[in-house]
Amino acid sequence: MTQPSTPPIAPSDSTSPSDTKIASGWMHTARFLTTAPQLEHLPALQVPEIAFVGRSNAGKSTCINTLTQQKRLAFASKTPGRTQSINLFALGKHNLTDAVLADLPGYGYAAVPKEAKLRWQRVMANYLRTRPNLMGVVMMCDPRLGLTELDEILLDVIRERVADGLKLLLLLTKADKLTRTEGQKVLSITQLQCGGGEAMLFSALKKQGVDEVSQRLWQWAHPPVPLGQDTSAPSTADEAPAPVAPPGHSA
Ligand SMILES: Nc1nc2c(ncn2[C@@H]2O[C@H](COP(=O)(O)OP(=O)(O)O)[C@@H](O)[C@H]2O)c(=O)[nH]1
Ligand SMILES: [Mg+2]
Repeated sequence: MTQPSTPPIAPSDSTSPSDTKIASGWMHTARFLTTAPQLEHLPALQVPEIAFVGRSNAGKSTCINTLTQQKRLAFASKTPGRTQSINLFALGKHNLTDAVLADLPGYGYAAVPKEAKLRWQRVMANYLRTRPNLMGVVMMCDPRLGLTELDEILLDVIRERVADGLKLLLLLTKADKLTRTEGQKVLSITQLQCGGGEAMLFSALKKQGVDEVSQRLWQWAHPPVPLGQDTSAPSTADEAPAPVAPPGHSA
């Protein structure tokens, strides 16, 4: 008996299983690149950078570890507000870094002295306004608190850049603590508040939103190549564990 040899039909929509696999494989390549206590210590990079920001205890470290499927990439700090450096993680195949994640210090922790708080607000605002290769921002927010004043300030800081094409994703973390109805309600409110950005529910505990967020970040870092340009790096390679860097990018 001969087996029918019908080739599988390549899925083409943006939520296909193969896309999910590529995006999560890509996220899994994350490794520590460097840490910068001050803006001027950040290396100049050519690859797209995606910043993770959020109020202290919003679930940022847990989110980064979940997305990258690594237990301790971002330290889930026992002392909130202590991580006062920008940590960079490289993404992409070894020696072919095609994006970086920037983990920014959590803000808003009550016990941090006012001086230090203000300093970090300035550093963060500066970073978000001026970092040349910054192409996307993921803001994490505890949906039971909603957007806090500091979240609003940072959203205001990036408003112009978002209008100019900076990507923005607002993640409502710990969604497992909400009922379905509560989740949908806070999602639609936040969607209205995050002008120009996109809001999503996320739970590290229930793995809710993990595939969607990974795919979104992958899409941000690998925009479709305009017609007429060489596309030697296919964005939907079948079983590729990690993507090929776009032309002209290096770590
Ligand atoms: N129920 C629940 N708790 C979470 C989730 N993500 C984080 N947490 C908890 O929230 C607290 C703060 O998380 P962490 O990642 O350290 O927050 P960060 O200060 O923003 O980095 C910790 O106790 C986590 O265990 C989640 O998806 N569900
Ligand atoms: Mg943390």
